[in-house]
Amino acid sequence: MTGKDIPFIYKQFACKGTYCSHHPHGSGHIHATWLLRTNEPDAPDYILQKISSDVFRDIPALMENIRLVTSHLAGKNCRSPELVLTTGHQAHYVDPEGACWRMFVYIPDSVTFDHPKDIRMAYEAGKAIGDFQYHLSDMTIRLNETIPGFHNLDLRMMEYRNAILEDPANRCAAIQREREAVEEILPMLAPLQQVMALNLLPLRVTHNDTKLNNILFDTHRNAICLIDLDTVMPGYIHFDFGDAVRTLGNTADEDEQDLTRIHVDMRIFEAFSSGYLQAASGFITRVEKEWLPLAPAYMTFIIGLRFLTDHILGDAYFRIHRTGHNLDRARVQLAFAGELLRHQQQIRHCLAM
Ligand code: GN1
Ligand code: MG
Repeated sequence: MTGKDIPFIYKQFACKGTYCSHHPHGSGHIHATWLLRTNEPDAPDYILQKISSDVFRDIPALMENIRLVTSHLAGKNCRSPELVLTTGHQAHYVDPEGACWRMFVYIPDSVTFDHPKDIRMAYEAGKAIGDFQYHLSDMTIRLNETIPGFHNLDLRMMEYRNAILEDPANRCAAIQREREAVEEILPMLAPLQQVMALNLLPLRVTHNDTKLNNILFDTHRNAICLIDLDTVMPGYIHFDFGDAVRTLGNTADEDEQDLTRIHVDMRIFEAFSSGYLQAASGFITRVEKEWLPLAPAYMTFIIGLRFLTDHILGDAYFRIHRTGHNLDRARVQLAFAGELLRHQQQIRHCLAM
């Protein structure tokens, strides 16, 4: 079933109001997402998603996580995406072809940004991420691991090396420079991977996909909440801190083709970090803080590796909008990871270390 079947899909959910129209929504790389308008002014509009079963192998486990996390947050009066159940009281609808769909209430006048408009927005983003971790830090139920080893550098390197060995799309010969960059950066990030592998950091509930456009803002540019809760699972705070800096701290787009535009925006980094640390002060440990400076380069590199691996494998995972799109994305991440490593001293200074 596709976009044209949406009025039918709509009827499977216990929504208020009647279907009026639908339009593609957002800029996610994984699921198909629509904003669905209703006819009645007093009925909410909705966000409908067709969940990627290629990426998420166990959709009931994923939806179970979302229910647990959103109800935990609601219990603390924190906003989070509000799930709409099906008419049969299920968290998702399985269509006759076996595809899974889910629905959220749309928050009116909410917006997302690919780049921070100013330092206040960066501060707001940091605070939203710190608050999210803080409010989930007392969750006692262990969440399902929706994508095992999601931010595990050893695993991602293994997948990357296997992709090179297979080279199914004959793309490896043309990416020598990127492959050299990988080998150059890897040893500088290994210490953080080691600390994780030795269980020296506390495992917490983390979001794991905190790029700036996964934070919802209101019209006054105050952060409302984190969205895209698919990858909320046990993790390290460094994943969230790092992934946010990967997107908001880079002056260039995630898929910029002109690599000279890539710079670390230290003013943005500073504002983001101060928002984050203010919210995280209620739980962050000394050892967690000690390893924060390397987190942005670590996450940027991991996601760069994933884009590069997907390019080698013929673009099977991330949705692309042009030929070579994943290679462009990989190049940006590798260059930005390098920039972040060159800024380590300033970053440490900023984090008061
Ligand atoms: C994907 O779905 P979206 O676009 O928010 C990906 C993240 C990557 C991101 C890169 C489940 O997130 O891990 O960091 O693209 N999500 C998944 O932009 O793989
Ligand atoms: Mg998203």
